[in-house]
Amino acid sequence: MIYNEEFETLPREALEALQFKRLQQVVLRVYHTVGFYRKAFDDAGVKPEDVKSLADLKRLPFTTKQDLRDNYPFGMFAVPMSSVVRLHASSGTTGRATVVGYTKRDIEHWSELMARCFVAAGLTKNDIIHNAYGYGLFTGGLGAHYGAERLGASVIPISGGNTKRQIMILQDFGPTAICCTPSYALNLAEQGQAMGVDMRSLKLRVGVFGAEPWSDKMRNQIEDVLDIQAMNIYGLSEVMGPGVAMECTEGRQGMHIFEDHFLAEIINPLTGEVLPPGEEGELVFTTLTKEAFPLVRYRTRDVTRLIHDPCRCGRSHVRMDRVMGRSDDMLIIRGVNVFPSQIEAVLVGIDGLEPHYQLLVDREGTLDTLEVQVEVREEAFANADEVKVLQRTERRIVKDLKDYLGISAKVKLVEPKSLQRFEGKASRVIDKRKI
Ligand code: DLL
Repeated sequence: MIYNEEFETLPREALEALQFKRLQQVVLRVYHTVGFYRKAFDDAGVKPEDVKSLADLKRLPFTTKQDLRDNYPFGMFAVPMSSVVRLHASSGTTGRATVVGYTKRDIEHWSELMARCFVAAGLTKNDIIHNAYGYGLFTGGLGAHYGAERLGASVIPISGGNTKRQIMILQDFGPTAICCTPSYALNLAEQGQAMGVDMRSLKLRVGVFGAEPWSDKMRNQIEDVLDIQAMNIYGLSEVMGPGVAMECTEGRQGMHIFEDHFLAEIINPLTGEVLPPGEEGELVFTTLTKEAFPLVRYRTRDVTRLIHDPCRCGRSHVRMDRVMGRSDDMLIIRGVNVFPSQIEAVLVGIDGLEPHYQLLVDREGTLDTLEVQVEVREEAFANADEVKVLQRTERRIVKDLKDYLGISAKVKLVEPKSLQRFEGKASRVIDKRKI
């Protein structure tokens, strides 16, 4: 099913014509309403009139997270505060938060895009949606909430935290869908099992998971422990919040970017050059309809690739692959570039391990060190040959990390449930080199 058949299946040519028309409007508007853009365009020697086709996009300067911070809190807004009906902020692990604003129309668009996401995930107005994304300044909770209401589904605005109560509600209210981070889904499943609840027998059938990177193997695990179909949703506060891109049930190969609202490019993060179709690099967005907080060529730092092949679902919108990691999160261990998600992919491929891990990066003298701590399954401890099994598993992890990723790591197997659990986004890397 498709929520907005007309716009989601627009033939390429018509879609590009619409994008171009909207791009011209955005560029003109930001130039005249946001001081930052006027200066950035002037410095780059481009005028709004220079955008004569979509290909001219690459002549425009990038916008970075630092630019948003420099204009904290409202300096990038393109409308007066009287037209802003909502504010959100992304916490960010370093520096100031980024504040984003929405007009009434922005909220309407966002709600529609989130409704599109739910429909792409196979939900209808008959579903009951347990929304465990955090409500508040984080965009996850309210974003999903408005979309679910737009669809006409019944929302349980549970927000994050209080896991025991969540498990009770999952049993009593019988939601058919759940929204949260993938790490929280596993956390819920684990605590439910510990409470003696058969998590597979709940009424849940679909999960809409995002806000952090996760692997296909982690998807299999979630699907297995909750007996649901786990769908990937992507978004970021600066560009809107959740609902910038969403996987569809056909094939589940990449997430459709709602191209009538967002223009996507992939660039080389080091040179800023636009990469040829299909190549992996940093995702850059230009918003086409946003009123309060329009962005031109915003560098997301998310590393992925675009998939241009037509999709069986009939949507004409380009897909983005899973986010490999962030160009600023990439760990460089003795010169080898590696994303935490790649380490995760290795770990979840090994029997006897729990999907809970932590990466400790440090430096001894001039050498980077990486310690991978990962929980082992309860059964491993119950085994008579416990020590042997653990040693074998440890050796296997060291070998696989070396073979697949080319990194040398120290591996520490830890007891089940001993590593930190997360209610929102997981933060699995402790980089002591920065401290
Ligand atoms: O995480 C918005 C969101 C809420 C998306 C709920 C999906 C579901 P921020 O807090 O601004 O916004 O964080 C945005 O999270 O740049 C990515 O690095 C990461 N991210 C979001 N979705 C995914 C995903 C929300 N499906 C940042 N896969 C983004 C991988 C994701 N990373």
